[in-house]
Amino acid sequence: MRLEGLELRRIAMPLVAPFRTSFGTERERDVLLVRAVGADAEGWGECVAMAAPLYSSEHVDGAAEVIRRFLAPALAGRDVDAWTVEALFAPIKGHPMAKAAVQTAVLDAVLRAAGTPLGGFLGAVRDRVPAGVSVGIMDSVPALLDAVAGYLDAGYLRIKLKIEPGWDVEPVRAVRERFGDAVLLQVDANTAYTLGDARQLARLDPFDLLLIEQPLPEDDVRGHAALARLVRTPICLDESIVSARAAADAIALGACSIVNIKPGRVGGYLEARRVHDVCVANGVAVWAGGMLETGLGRAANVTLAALPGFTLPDDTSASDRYYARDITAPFVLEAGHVAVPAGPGIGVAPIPDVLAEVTTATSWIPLK
Ligand code: SMG
Ligand code: MG
Repeated sequence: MRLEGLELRRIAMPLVAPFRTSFGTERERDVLLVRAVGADAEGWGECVAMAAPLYSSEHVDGAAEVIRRFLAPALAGRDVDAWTVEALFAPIKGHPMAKAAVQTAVLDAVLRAAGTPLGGFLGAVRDRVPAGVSVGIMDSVPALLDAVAGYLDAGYLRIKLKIEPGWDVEPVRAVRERFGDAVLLQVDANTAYTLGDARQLARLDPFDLLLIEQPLPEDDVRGHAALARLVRTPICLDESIVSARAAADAIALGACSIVNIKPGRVGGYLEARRVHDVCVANGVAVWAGGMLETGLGRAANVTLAALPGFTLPDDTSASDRYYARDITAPFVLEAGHVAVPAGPGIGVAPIPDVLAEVTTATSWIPLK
């Protein structure tokens, strides 16, 4: 497809409640959207970089700058599909979230032009996926228990508790005592611990958690391998898995037995699929992570989660977990599952009026 240009659009999405992790508290999502405009189709990509570089090194202003200065010019005058976009971006180091947003917009446009759903393109084998929910760090255990009770009532099939030093064993024990051993439960530390905390993390062992997600720093793969020998709970990596090669290395080192896949973290859906394939080939379970996406990013994540290797519930909650009003038709829970969109491309598009209301800036990058 020959592109006429890229539209960069910033939107401000207030969260229904503050979301606290070991690295900060989100109150509003400052999202960068990319619209790829071709002669006979257009497509959307959502950049998952956050306002500040606290989850990973990228941040949303930086991603917009990288797209404007380096990624868009690489596409000018070219015939593109998702693979050529990936190849044209390869010489530019890093910035996977910026790259993923543009690649997804192009992929959506190309698939729409062909009338092909993203699920068919990726190899999805399900039409709905089991939804887990990520629960932030709270001011008190009673507040946490109220939040978890609400999510279980809504039908979520798995609870993930955000943890940090000082908020780990106590909240996990409280959730187990109140809701029982049958609840699928896991924790996510977002790199807040060191290997020296192994004994404290081993205190989570009696609670039969599905996994501990990313306890140690992103570049401490060897530390995770050492930790995996000191705790019984399976180690899952998120931040460390920046590519299919990183996944292969982590698995070979024994650093993880489960992998969280986020397309933004690995540079797009093509690489996300490769991460999936490496994990499946090694008998490592995968599940889809989330970055508080609007319906645009959520649609593509839900579709990815329908691939055969995704055998654990995903961070694919309903839209109302984060947003009172989404920019697309909302994703809803049906018996604890979220439906995979069936239409061409990512299968959803923004509702123009809603999009206009939340937009804070737009710019057009011509590519002809
Ligand atoms: O989209 O439901 C979601 C977010 C799930 O906890 C979640 N994401 O490390 O997995 C993770 C975090 C990253 C974002 S925290 C602001
Ligand atoms: Mg995580």
